[in-house]
Amino acid sequence: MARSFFSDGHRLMENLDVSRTLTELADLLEIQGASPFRIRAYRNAVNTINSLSRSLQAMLGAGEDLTELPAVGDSVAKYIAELIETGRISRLEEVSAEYPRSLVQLMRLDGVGPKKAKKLFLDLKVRTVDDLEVELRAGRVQGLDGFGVRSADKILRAIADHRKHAGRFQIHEVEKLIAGVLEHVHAAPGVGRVKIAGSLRRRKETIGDVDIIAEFDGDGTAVVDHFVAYSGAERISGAGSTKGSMVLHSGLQVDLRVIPPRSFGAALQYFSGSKEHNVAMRTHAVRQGLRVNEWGVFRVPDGADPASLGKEDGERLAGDAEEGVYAALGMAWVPPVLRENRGEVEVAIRGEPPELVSLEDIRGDLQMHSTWSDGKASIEEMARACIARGYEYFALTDHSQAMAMVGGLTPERAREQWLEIAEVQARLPEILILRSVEVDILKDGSLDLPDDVLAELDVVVVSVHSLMDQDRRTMTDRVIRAMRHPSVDILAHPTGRLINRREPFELDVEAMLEAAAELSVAVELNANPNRLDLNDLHVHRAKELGVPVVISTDAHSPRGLADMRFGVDQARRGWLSPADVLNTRSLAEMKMWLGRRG
Ligand code: DGT
Ligand code: CA
Ligand code: CA
Ligand code: ZN
Repeated sequence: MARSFFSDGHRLMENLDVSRTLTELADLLEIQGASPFRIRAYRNAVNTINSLSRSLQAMLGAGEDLTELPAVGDSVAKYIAELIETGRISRLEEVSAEYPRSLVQLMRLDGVGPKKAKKLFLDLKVRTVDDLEVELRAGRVQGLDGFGVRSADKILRAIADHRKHAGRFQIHEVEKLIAGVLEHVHAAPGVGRVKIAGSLRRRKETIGDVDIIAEFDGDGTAVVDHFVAYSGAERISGAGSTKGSMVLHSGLQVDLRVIPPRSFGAALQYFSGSKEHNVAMRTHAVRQGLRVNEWGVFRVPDGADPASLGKEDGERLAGDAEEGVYAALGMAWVPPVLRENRGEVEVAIRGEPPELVSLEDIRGDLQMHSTWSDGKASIEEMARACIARGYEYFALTDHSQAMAMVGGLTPERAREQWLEIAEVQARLPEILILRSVEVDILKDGSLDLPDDVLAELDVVVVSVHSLMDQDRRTMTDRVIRAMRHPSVDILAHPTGRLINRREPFELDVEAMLEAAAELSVAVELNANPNRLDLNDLHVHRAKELGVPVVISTDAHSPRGLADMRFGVDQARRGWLSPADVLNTRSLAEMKMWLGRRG
């Protein structure tokens, strides 16, 4: 790699850092009122970067021309090179001299947008979310042109949501940011086992910080020093002999604990959490005269006061391996995805861990888009990608006509599409292409395509994309009415949430699931890591009610099909076994289910 791209020593720039900075630039330019074409160009470049499998920094280091990437023009390529070389983009700093960077947070609030952010700044000098809250509470926003009482209330709610999410990263972002860190930890001299713990190991949808544990015999200072010298660190927030913490450029914090071999399994267990799971385990240990902590499992000596014992006092029963920790407490090993104190401790004491669905069980994908609506690939490309994943079937679910801006299918275009499906199917007999549409649920619960078209589809997927601010009663009635249509098979992304960006709409999920059970409609667990909708608790409830869950990627390109694993992780967090998931069924069984209403 050419030196010039590490001009300040060893600055590591992840693709995600680049795409976030470009997004910030696009957002600020939008506030400033720059040309929409230019802004669109930057956002398209961000999409390219987000789906890139290679590091931009490495590409530049190898002398590659970034303008050869789709949607990356000369100016974006220049910005990327500048950012990677110097850690900044001067254009961004120019714009932010006029409009502060913190305004970007404002315009991401539901109900604000670039024009309102600009007005708030120019008229009321609002720079930050905190400023905005002060102005709202003082009643000074309500009087501004284009605002009003209702919109002010909406923004206050959006601020509360924003606070809830602040500082949490989505799991797929964290995975990208942490790969280099793990490699770096493995390279520390003398280090043995290295494991991810915390919420990332439990596969939570969002991650506060990353917890890594590394096995090392002796004083850990050198390991910690090596850790915090990582080239992607923005700053070091702590470094001692057993623990180091650093914050990456993206703002993600990473903690490392250095653990001696005899305690590695106990530390892995402890730092994997959740805290609630650990508390329940500790209570169970105490009942048996045992003590569990990050050092091991110990027998409390007769007559000893547990409060006065040192960390490793008493007979050591386990510690080097996590399985041993659970075994010493008379428990079956608990898969990390279940460790939320939702009944898993009791189950593991009885020794009956549930069978959980895994990626290998998935035999098809029941939601994806092609160039017939807003997808990026042809039907044949999507089909071949599904074959490459070993699937037996898939459903092609382009949007319906209400989604006119993305070319949603009219009845006429749906029929044209079926001709192309038939052609592709004839060429690719190794997979079954199910004719489908992701049909919009209209305002009153009616469906966006006529009955005769719906009747000719193999699978009917329905979902809400409009009027998401209806009240709970109206929305619940709307969704259940749609599910009552005799052609409907699957309710897709049932709550409409976008993680960290849009709250679920008002829907009585319990009532919806009861209706699904009664009507024999399946519910989707959308595997896109921005959605993961339904969430873990809801899919667990679906299981209890006997509602089949479909894990679908909603892919808009062949790459999107790989998101399936995020959906599977979420399903596992909801305790789903293969039998609870519709798309683990064989082709023959799937056909039977689709024909269930005769
Ligand atoms: P996060 O980072 O907010 O996504 O969630 P976690 O679960 O990774 O939480 P974190 O990073 O604060 O701590 C990592 C693990 O360490 C946590 O899951 C359980 C363990 N832990 C932390 N504090 C305590 C505590 O006070 N008591 C117990 N029993 N365990 C704790
Ligand atoms: Ca954590
Ligand atoms: Ca932590
Ligand atoms: Zn959709």
